[in-house]
Amino acid sequence: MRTTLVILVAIAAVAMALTACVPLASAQSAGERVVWECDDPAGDDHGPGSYTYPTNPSFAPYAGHFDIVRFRVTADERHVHFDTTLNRLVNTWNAPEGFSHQLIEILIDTEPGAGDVNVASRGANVRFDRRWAPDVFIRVLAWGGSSVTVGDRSLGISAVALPNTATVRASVPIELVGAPAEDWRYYVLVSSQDGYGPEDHRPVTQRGGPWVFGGGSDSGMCPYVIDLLAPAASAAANPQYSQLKSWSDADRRLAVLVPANVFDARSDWAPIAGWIALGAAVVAGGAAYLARRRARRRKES
Ligand SMILES: [Ca+2]
Repeated sequence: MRTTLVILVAIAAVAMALTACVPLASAQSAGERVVWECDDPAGDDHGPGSYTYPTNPSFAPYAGHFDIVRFRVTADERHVHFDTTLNRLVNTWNAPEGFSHQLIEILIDTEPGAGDVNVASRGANVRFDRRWAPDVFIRVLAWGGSSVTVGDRSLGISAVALPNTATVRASVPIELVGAPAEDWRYYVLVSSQDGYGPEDHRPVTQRGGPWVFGGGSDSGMCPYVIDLLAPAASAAANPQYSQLKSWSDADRRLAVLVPANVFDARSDWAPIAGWIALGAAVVAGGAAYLARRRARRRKES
């Protein structure tokens, strides 16, 4: 009985700890309301798991530049801020924005039943699950190229590296995208910025080279996405790899992605499951105590 009790309490503790992504509508961050934040595994800037960095020394140490470790959405009265934290942020080519390697694309499904699943089918080379078609498309890149597109409206936006951090912040007027709601669903894609590549994306090939990634294919169908926000339940089950692997050269099919917080139900349910397990443990413990007391009484009488 004691073993059962220990197991149930352990299950409860684990279930309650499983909250990697959390909606934080009421939390505050320096006068900004934190809407949502999420960690991403470090060391997975390899697309579907197989991609290798370009070999030119500008990409040394060939790890970390495109590796998302955290994503956070905050809002103040006039702007929604999107903070993408990378494992490594160096301004190799001295762009005025303080970063020059990354092309970050943030797509949001803000309106159920509307949106465009093909908006990144050239460049990033991915499509989006039609259940969460994005309505807002934010492109974050250096040398004044950042923009937000909502329907047929497109606007230049500010995107800069926050001082002394590895975080790139893009700020979008609330007037254009609306106040962030808890049911917004986010896609965050990091590629390598290349002014000569399709829609500024550095290509991925099979063999790689000084200025292209390797480990993909030469068909132009593989995702040009090096890291994707996708919280992993464990190192063995990385949902980023399975999503980015879903392209097919033979069928001329692009990989299909789902939003990072589509599984938030897990974190909503985890604490509830924890409390249920804890409740079961208390009931089991109580039953054991009563049974023991009854047995003792029988022995005494
Ligand atoms: Ca990552």
